[in-house]
Amino acid sequence: MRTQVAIIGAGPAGLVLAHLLSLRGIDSVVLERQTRAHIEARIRAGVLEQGTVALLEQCGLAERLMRERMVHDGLELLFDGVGHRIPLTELTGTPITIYGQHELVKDLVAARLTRGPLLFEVSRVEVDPVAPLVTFTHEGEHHELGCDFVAGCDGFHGVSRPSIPDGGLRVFEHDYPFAWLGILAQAPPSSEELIYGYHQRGFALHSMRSPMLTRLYLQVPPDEELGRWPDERIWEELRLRLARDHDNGDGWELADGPIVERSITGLRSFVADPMRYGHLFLAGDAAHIVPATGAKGLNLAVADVAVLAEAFEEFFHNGRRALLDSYSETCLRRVWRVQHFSWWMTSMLHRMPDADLFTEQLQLSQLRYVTSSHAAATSFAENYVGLPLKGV
Ligand code: FAS
Ligand code: PHB
Repeated sequence: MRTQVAIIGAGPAGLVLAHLLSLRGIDSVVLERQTRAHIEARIRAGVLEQGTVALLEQCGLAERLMRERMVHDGLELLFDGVGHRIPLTELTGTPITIYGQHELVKDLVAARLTRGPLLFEVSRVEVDPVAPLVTFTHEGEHHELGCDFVAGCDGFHGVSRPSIPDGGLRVFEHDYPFAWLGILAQAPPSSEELIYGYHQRGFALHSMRSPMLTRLYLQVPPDEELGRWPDERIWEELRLRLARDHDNGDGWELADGPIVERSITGLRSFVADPMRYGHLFLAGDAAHIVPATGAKGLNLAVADVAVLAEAFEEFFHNGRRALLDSYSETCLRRVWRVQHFSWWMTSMLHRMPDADLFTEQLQLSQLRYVTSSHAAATSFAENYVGLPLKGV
């Protein structure tokens, strides 16, 4: 088999890249380890930046998104039992979009299957970043896929990054001493907008997927087991952490309902530098991981492939390598900005297991400052809604 760009992984990064390349008349083959049903049911992110939505619209991938999305002009920071609204659109001119990652993946898969090859359930994928060559097994057959470049879009646990020999890249990482227990519940959201809660008992987040689907998260210890969290304990803990004190509560109640999905996800910051080795280009979670607090993972993956698609176009259409050679440096500038914001938001809103009273007062002071200073709220909002794709 032969193609111009071999894309490993059918997540947001791989599928958006394949589409951007096909619009530019550049061939690619997408190889995915899981089944179609699996990747279309995998519950992950839910917040899209305006830059991500604009790119998806420009390339004709946003028809259903624009119809079914929820648009939010603000969010709430809740601490000391009092909610403080951050008017994102008022401060930045830019709202955020709520649309489930798995819904987006469904749209991207449907678009891909009308435009080019997407092989599901491939196994034994091996990447040679120098040749370049990709070998894999599909439907019991061994295949060799010749290509000009490989795009490693196979997430943190993929095979692309590990195919880079020792010394070929540096990694920067920081693990957080807590995880998130996330649930999807068939219940109407209890608020119009997202609520980020700082509480003595730990962080809590109220998010949503639709007028009848609520997405909620609880901070738990890093090695926590789901079995220790029966439904009633989850709802009780959410009510405690998202409670408002009586004279500020305006009767706010957390609506509950059947829990249809639950998972525990660790929080980590990770950066691989450079995001390229030979003919292999890493994008998305294959190159960097951010803690989900800033809702940036999916958006950063799309930002990477926007830069990569342009670089491939310059090479295949004009024979110029400049954008390929600056790909890593260009993306890493945005990656580190987003890493800092995600680490900062995570540090401000989570209880540190060994938290002392001094740290607690620093967190509260930060929260009071962000919710009382116009300048601080604007800086928060600017990072949260996302810097323009070409901005950083
Ligand atoms: P992805 O991981 O989405 O896609 C990689 C694809 O490569 C997968 O389909 C995988 O099956 C495939 N693959 C892996 N190895 C392969 C191999 N050897 N051969 C072929 N294919 C292979 N972000 C938020 O903002 N909010 C959240 O709530 C949130 N929750 C998350 C929960 C989890 C468990 C994870 C892992 C991430 C979460 N994220 C969240 C971040 C998430 O949105 C990612 O940033 C986003 O999926 C990144 O997209 P990709 O880089 O395309 O990687
Ligand atoms: C989500 O809706 O899944 C979500 C929202 C905001 C975050 C993280 C996750 O910061």
